[in-house]
Amino acid sequence: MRTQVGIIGAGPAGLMLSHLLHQEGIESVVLEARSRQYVEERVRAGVLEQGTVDVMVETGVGERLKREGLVHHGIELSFLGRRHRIDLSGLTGGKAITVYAQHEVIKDLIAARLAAGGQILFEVDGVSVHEIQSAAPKIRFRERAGGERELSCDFIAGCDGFHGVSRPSIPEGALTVFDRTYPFAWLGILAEAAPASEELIYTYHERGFALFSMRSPAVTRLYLQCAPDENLANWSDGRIWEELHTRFRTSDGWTPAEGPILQKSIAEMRGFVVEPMQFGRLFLAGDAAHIVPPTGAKGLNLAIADVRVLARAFAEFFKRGRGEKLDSYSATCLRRAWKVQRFSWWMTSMLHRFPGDAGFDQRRQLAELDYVTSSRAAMTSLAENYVGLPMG
Ligand code: RFL
Ligand code: PHB
Repeated sequence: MRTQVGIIGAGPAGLMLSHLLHQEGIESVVLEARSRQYVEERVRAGVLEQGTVDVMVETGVGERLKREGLVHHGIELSFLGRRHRIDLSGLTGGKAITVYAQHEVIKDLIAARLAAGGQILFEVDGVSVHEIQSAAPKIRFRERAGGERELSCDFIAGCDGFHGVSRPSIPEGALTVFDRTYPFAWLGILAEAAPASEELIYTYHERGFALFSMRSPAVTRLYLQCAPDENLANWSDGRIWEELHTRFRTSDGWTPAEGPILQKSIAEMRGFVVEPMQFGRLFLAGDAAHIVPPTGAKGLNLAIADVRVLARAFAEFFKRGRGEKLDSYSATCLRRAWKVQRFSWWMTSMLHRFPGDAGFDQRRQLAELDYVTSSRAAMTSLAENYVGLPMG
């Protein structure tokens, strides 16, 4: 088999890259370890930046998003029993975020690729990359039917997430790793309940952070800060609702509406970046190169920003024979990725309880929340980062 760009991973990064390359007339093949059903049902992120929405709409995969996505013009920060609104649109010249689940983005991109005759091979095993320092790199893998296959490419895009094979294929010593672990995790639930607030609510509480979000007019998405080694078995539905009510209840009596819990999971909190995001003809994009704690709602959006830069760089190479944009790919993406890392760290530090804090941090956090909900300059900074920095 042969293609121009061999893409490992059918997450947001891999699928959007394949879609953008197709628009430029560049061929690609996507190799995915999981089944189509698995990737189309995997519950993850839910907030799309304005720039992510714009890319989807401009490239013809935004029809359902425009119909079903929930456009939000503000978010709320809640502390000491009161909610404070941040007017995202008013502070950013009209930009907004859209709540539309990551797996819906995945469904739309898979449908568009297959309708255009694109190749996505699901349930492939044993993916490995070879000769990445040559002009003809190769990907070897096994198909579900059993056959060993080799895909020859001009370039390989490692879009296989944090636990993929691409990053570990780069020789040790060629990459520098920057890592930050946070001393807590998030317990996330999906509940069949109409969202009791129209906007997302980020809550600071002495028992820990809580986040109110949603997926549709009938489904609420909620998160609770918990211990990093938390055992889900200790969290009965009753205990989850009690903790949610305690953390969210405002002095006017607001709390989220209850409903049957459809799904529970624990997400770890980590910041991670590798530099550079390229080795020879292997380019890393999305979670394969960097992850952020979810407090800024940035992971998926950062993946889309990377592949926009990468698709343009491949287009320059294949259409005009120019390699400068490929050479600067890593530096371009890292510049934005570190700003997003900084914002995610800042939101995380402001809103979570840190174990062992004797009170200094709590006072500092409350001062920060008071500042950010009362100073227009501080609010504007939050808003411009939350709706998304320019894609670059
Ligand atoms: P993905 O989505 O992880 O996709 C990588 C794909 O590669 C496949 N793969 C392989 N395929 C072939 N061979 C191999 N050896 C392979 N190894 C892996 C995987 O099956 C997968 O299909 O990475 P991508 O495209 O970079 O996209 C990044 C986003 O998915 C990610 O940043 C966000 O989902 C992060 N994230 C969240 N972000 C938010 O902004 N808000 C959230 O609420 C939020 N919740 C989450 C999250 C990530 C989670 N993870 C990673 C478990 C909740 C969870 C639980
Ligand atoms: C979500 O809806 O899953 C969500 C929203 C905002 C975040 C993280 C996750 O910061």
